[in-house]
Amino acid sequence: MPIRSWDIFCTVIDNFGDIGVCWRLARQLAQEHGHEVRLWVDDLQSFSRLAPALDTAVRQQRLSGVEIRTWRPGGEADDRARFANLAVHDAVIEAFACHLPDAFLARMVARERAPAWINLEYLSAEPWVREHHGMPSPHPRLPLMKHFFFPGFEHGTGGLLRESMLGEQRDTFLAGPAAQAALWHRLQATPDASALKVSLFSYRNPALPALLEQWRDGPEPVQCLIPQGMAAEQLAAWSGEAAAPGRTLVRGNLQVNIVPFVRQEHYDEMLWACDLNFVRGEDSFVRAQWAARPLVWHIYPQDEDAHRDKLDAWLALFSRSGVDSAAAQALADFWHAWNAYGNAPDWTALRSKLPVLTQAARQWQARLLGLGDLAANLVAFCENRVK
Ligand code: TRH
Repeated sequence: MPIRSWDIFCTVIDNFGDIGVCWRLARQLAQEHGHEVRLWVDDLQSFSRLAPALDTAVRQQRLSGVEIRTWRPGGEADDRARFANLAVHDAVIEAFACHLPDAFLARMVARERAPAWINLEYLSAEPWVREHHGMPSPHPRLPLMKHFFFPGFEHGTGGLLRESMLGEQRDTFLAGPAAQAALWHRLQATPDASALKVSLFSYRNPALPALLEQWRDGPEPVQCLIPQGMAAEQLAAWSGEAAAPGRTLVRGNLQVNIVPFVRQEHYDEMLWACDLNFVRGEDSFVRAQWAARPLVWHIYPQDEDAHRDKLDAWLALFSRSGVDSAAAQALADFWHAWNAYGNAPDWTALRSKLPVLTQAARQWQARLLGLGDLAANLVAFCENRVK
């Protein structure tokens, strides 16, 4: 069945990852595939941090080729009016099991041809993902079939979101002093040509003070960009100085710049401009891999330590990708420390492997390119597999 239009439902649980992924996917389907996309979001305030041009006061608007509408999970009475007479699009995405409203399900049933219905799942490198990717799940009462679509790092999964021009954009940025100067201006910081550049986006992290101290006392200048938010607040507590965007803090060989939260497209540029990127959650984790630079992942914590399996699954895949085993081990040790599974992070050990890890990050990125991009994989899946 040809797919030309999409309804994407997203709830913002906390942080920015869910809307970050949905917004990226929605734009790509609209801009690269020329499809009609309607993105339903329950929290425009969080969304506007990634897309500042958004008008948080209106229930319906268009931005970057995407129609954006608000919804309220669990808002039954509201929903009947919201979805009455709505023509459902060719495919419906329920992002991260956010539960479609009954009134919308009724509109799906009323459609002449049932839409393709996808539950877009969270990202994991665990091996079971391949077995579960694409699995059908019939609705218990209604004549509707949902399919699970899993992003992933291996063939047999849905792959990773990646805009088709991303590589060219990165190369142009890296070759263009004017674009780089514009980024630094936006970040309200001045690059230090002699320093190792690090971006640091993380949750509150007990290992942060120890790392800052190692950078402060280390032999090499380090320039660390910390976006406003949790890590910046922790920095303020550590340093005793306010950590507002635009502020610079110098301690020994460490210079920290608190940088403003930039729109999603510009976040990539920050990753490209740095030698090492600390990322978190899901979307920034993927973007750091496309940046083809070494990365340190602060994984989103889950109940019963479920995130540890995810962390180790990625490290296992990476260590089997041809990277030097001592470098892979130094990275794994550092990631474990950064995620509170071990001793304090050992910066010296990781620093000594950065050149090798930089080379490995390029190879890893090239390997991921072979998976095709998630948006194109999703279109093909809906067209070929969903009857
Ligand atoms: O914000 P997150 O911690 O999101 C998390 C995870 O996705 C997690 O899996 C999910 O369950 C939880 O939310 C509810 O991290 P993530 O996924 O990296 O999302 C951050 C987004 O913010 C990403 O799209 C990049 C974007 N960003 C900007 O647009 N500008 C910035 O300046 C920065 C620092 C980030």
